[in-house]
Amino acid sequence: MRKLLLSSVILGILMLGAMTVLAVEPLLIDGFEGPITPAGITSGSMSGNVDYGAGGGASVEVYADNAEKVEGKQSLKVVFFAMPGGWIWVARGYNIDVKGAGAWAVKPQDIKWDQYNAFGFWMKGTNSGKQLALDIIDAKKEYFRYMVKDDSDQWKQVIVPFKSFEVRTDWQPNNAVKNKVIDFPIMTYQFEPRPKNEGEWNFDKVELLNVKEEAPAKTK
Ligand SMILES: [Ca+2]
Ligand SMILES: [Ca+2]
Repeated sequence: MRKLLLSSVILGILMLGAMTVLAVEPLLIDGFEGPITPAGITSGSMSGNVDYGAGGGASVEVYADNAEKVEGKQSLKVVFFAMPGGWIWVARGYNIDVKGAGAWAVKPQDIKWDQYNAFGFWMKGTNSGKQLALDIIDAKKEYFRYMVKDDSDQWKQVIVPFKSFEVRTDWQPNNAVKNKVIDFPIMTYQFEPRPKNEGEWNFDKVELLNVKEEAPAKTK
């Protein structure tokens, strides 16, 4: 038993840049499987299971892509045109306008959040050198952000420790409790390709992880 445990621990240790993923099994929260039925304010409908949209001259569309994937049968493809002064969001989660976007594999209130300390996802970018903003929205509707550089045109895992998220100072919803602390459960995550840029990026395998940091994790 002990030997078995030890070998599983060794197998569970993966070197990922400056971080080590511990043997705690990552929890898949979104694999973008099944029909992707987008909706957003640009569509005039609040149905669908992705909350997405754009403004200020930017545009975005989302699709299921069964040619590119990390897990399951498909990933989420985001086709975007990010203009200076514009904005984009592609969100999945709860407490947002498109109720069907609450389509995580596990509901936030059913997750043992104290077992995890990082948010992870896989991205296939275009090696544009431009940035993706990853936002999480906490239980009291406060937005936190982490900037990810698109530095690869291959599938790449991005792991962001919760403590590396910074509270958004440029915008918060009026009804957010702005206490600058991540109040669990996290209810939603969203992607925003930052201007100026255009392209097609894929996302898959959104997970919660328990990682041990061996060095500063920021890659800005
Ligand atoms: Ca998938
Ligand atoms: Ca908060």
